[in-house]
Parts: sequence; structure tokens; C-alpha cells
Amino acid sequence: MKVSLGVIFAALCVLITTVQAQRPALITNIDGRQTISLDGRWQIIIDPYETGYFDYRFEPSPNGYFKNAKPKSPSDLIEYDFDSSTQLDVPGDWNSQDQRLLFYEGTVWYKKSFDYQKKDHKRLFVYFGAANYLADVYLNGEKLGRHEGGFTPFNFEITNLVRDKDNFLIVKVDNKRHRDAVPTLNTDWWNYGGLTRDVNLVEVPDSFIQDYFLQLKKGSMDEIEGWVQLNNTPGKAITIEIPEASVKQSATTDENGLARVSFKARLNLWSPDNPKLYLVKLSAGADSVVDRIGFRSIQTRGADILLNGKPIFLRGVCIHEESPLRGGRAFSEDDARLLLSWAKELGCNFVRLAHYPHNENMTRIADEMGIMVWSEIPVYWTILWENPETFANARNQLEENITRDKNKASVILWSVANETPVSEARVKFLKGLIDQARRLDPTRLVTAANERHYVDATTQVIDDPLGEYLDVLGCNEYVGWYDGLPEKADALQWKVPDKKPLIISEFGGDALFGYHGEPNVRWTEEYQKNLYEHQLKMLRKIPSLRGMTPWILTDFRSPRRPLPRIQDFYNRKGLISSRGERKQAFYVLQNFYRELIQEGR
Ligand code: GCB
Repeated sequence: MKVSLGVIFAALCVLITTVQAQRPALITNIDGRQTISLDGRWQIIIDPYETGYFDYRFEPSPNGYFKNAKPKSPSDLIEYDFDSSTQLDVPGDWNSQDQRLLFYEGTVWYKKSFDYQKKDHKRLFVYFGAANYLADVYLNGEKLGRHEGGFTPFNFEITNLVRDKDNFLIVKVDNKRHRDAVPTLNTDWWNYGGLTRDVNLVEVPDSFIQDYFLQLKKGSMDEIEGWVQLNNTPGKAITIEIPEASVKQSATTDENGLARVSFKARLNLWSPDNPKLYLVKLSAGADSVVDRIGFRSIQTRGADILLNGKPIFLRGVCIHEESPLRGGRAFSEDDARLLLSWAKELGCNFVRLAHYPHNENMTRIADEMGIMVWSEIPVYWTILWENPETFANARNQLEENITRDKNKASVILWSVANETPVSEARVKFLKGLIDQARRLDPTRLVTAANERHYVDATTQVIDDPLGEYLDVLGCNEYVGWYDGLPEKADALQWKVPDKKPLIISEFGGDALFGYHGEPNVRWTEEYQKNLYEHQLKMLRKIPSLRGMTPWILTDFRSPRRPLPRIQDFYNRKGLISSRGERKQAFYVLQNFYRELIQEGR
């Protein structure tokens, strides 16, 4: 029998998905639940040889560090001790907290002890906002499971393992890069390791609201459509209340615990000018969850992007999840407010959260501040397109991202990839992700940051075959930096499909804040300013351009950038330095966005 590679690929994907499905489904909207924070100081053991995991034959050891062993007699040999080890803050990457770990890529073990008063008819989960990259999680010496992917949440149930006193939660976090992982070996950002986001215990009743999806039906401005998923509780009544819009709707769950809803509501729609969020209360028996949800519609019509039925221009900027003033991974509400308020100061109504899902504070605060969001997974550069496990991993990260953020009004675009080289296998891989994004969320638009190429010295073409499957075309270009000098932009023509909106998802160049010279001197603020001036003139002429997200709001750490005194392991394409100083190009873009606002765009 001849079995095609496609069939084997599909079968392997099913198998891998089944294995992953053993981890309990995500509980969403952690902020709206009964939680106990496990943030704070955690004990750590740095373990570059993974001695706490493998024995000397390199087999997984039953007596790893997760046992948290203590000598019982003076003759006992135990070569580790969490209690006298150093500590790190959680949330927080390890690289920026301990000078020894700045470049470290490997395993660090984390331990937190806690007491917990068990309650009748309550279930308990431990929820991690993210751990970069691979997390093996243990409670009281028992393995709860593993999670792969550095930027999305995961949870485990611990109802039957937790005890009143001295629980010890141990997590082995490993941030080694791998060729077949997502992202792969090669990126342009710092590989911050550790428990980088909040860790919480989440208490829910026996039967609880696992997840829900409440958005305006595609194309409608007054019909809310969606579902509420209970944890496998069939035949149970659920209620949705939006008091301010006089909504009270009930439904009953089906045999899978799912209740579908669809109802009309007179709503004050969410937009950057009016970031209206409604208090939404969901209840089912003993459980109830409160959320703040904005309602808006997002569509395309030809080359236009329509927000609530009206054409918009996305005045954006790219952002990495890095805290500019503190350094290290951003994670807090304050970090989110700082980054997004700088984007607002620039005149943005839109941000591209590059190149992976940022922490949930970013999308919550974007909801509040009225900033539209491009949300992305780290399918970046040279992923192993033919590997079914890599695909399953990417799809899982996409699903976790959509699961977490699908009720955020700010998120208008799911992006499945950045600068991926054109090939048949890559289109198939990405098409699989696009289909999955649409299955999980039929209301938003799907995009990817692609590339362009030259057909002659002055003509650029965007004709990536992936474009056929996208709602909005994204394109990165570095005319004036990697591609000639800034003046090259003046004579360039763009051949761009005219039936879909285009976002120039990156352009820019490096400048060291405070370094001055003639506009033709690389790394000076004047060079970057000149580059922006030429770029903006060129981009204005592209008829289907409906947005832009220049690279990037602030300087960020990257191991690819060693040039002494200029880069010092920072990518300097920020419009703002890592100390918060605005470079000259910041004001060029700010003025341009002001002009657009005046033109009503
Ligand atoms: C790109 C990448 C981005 C890099 C940037 C650069 O095209 O998408 O991740 O940081 O260029 O600075 O080279």
C-alpha cells in the first residue's frame, strides 16, 4: 500500500494533539476568578547539566530535584537543597535578575512552598501565565505534566494532590533553543528564561465555567454570538448578564457542557476614540465570572479595513515584551501601561505585539486604552515546515493565545508568521494555522508578516502565495537599512495586490540615542531620522496601504547585536532608547501620524 507523506503528517498531528489534550483545558479570564497568588520569591537551583532530572546514564531519574529530598540522617547523601539556595522573583526572567544568568540557556529549577486550606466542593488548579520555554511541573513530588512554548498560559489540576501544610511546587524550566521548536534556533531577541509571568492557584466549584466566547457576530453591530463552556456539565443552565445594556440571557449546556448563545443588544461600540467596556457577568450554578468586554466589528472590504463599518488606517508601532526602564521581560500592568502610553504619545491607535503572545496585561490595558492589537505567535524565520511535531507545537501556541485573548476587543488581527521563506511546505504549514485561527475565532482577521522582492532595480513586488489565504497582507521591508541607503526609497515603485489591505509590518534602522552626525553616518540619530522621512514619503504612495507598524518602539536586547559601544547586545532600531529617551525619528513619525489624524485617517 502506498501511503502519502500528507496522510502520515495528518495522522501524526492527530496523535500529537491527542497527547497534548491530556493537559486540562485552559481556564480563561484568571483576573475574574478566585485566585491565590504564588508570585514572590522562589528558591532556585541552576542546573546546566540537568543533574536534577537525569541520572549518570542520562536516563530520567525517579529521584530528581522534584522530590525536594532532605537528609534523614547525618550519613545521607543529598547533593542539593532548595531551602538554602538562592532566590528569584516570580514573575520575572532569570537573565535580568542574576548577572551569572544573563546569557544562560539551560535548566533552572524553581520551588515555592505554600499551605492551603481545602474546601468542600471546590477544585484547585495551578495556572502559569507563561514559562519560557519548556516547563515540567511537580507538586509534592508528583509530576503534574509538561508544557512547551514560552509565551502562552497553561494549568494543571491539583485538587487531589494538595494538602493543608507544606506543599512544594517545583518547576523545571528549560530555555534551551532547538531546531524543531517554535521559535527555532535563530531569532533576533533575548531568550529570557524562567517563570516570566504570574503564577496563581485558581479555586473553582465542582462544576465551573471553563471558557467563553462573546463577540459581535461577524458583520453585525448589534448581535452578540458565542458560547459558554462548562467543564463537562451537560444540561446545566448558564446566564449571561450585561446590566448596562439590559441584557439577561439564559441557555442550557449540551452533552459536552457547551451552551451556544446568540442575542440582540443595543451597544455603544468599542473603538480607539471610545474604548467602551461592558461589565459582563456569567453564571452557572455555584460559579460566576465577571469580565469587562468591548464589542466592535472588524472586517475588510476590498483594500479597506472596517472598524464598526467605517474605514480605518492603522497608525501603529511594533513592540517587544521588554521592560524599557527596568530591563528584562515585561510582565506587569505598569509595564503594559508604560509601553502603551508611549505608543499613544507617538499617535498610535494600533500596536503589533511582536513576535509572540505578550502577557495578558498588554491586551487588557490595550482594551482599556483603546489601542488595536496585532497578536502573533513565534513562527519566525526558518521553522521546520515538514515536521508534524513542529506544526502541532505552533498550532497549540496559536490555540492557547486565541483561547486567552478571544474576548479582547483590542485584538483585531491574529498573525501566524513572521518573515518566513516561501516554499510549498511552508504555505501548507501556515495554511493549517490560518484555518485553525478561523475555526477558533471566526470574527477576527488573519494576517502574517511576509516579505517582498525586486523584479527590477526600482520595482518591489508583493506576491507571496500565502497572501491568497490572508485577510490582511503584512509586509516587512528594510529599504534604507539592510537594503540600500534611505534615498533609495524615493524612486521605488510598489506592485501590490489591490484587493486586500496592506500593512507595512516593519521598516526602520538603528540609531544610538545621543550619537549625532551627518545623515549618511550609520547609527546616528540623523541617519534614522532621514530614513524615516524617505520611508514615509514612499509608503504614502502605496494605494492599498491601510496601516504600518515601524520597527520598533524601544531598543531591545538581542544576542545578534554585538557591536561594541553602539549595540552592546541591543537592537537599536527603537524610536525610544532603553532608558526612555526619544530619538529624533520618534518626532518624525509623531508628526506624520498627526498629519494622518488631521486628514481624518
Ligand atoms: C526583522 C525581524 C525582526 C528584527 C528586525 C531587525 O525583519 O522581523 O525581528 O529584529 O528585522 O532589526 O533586523
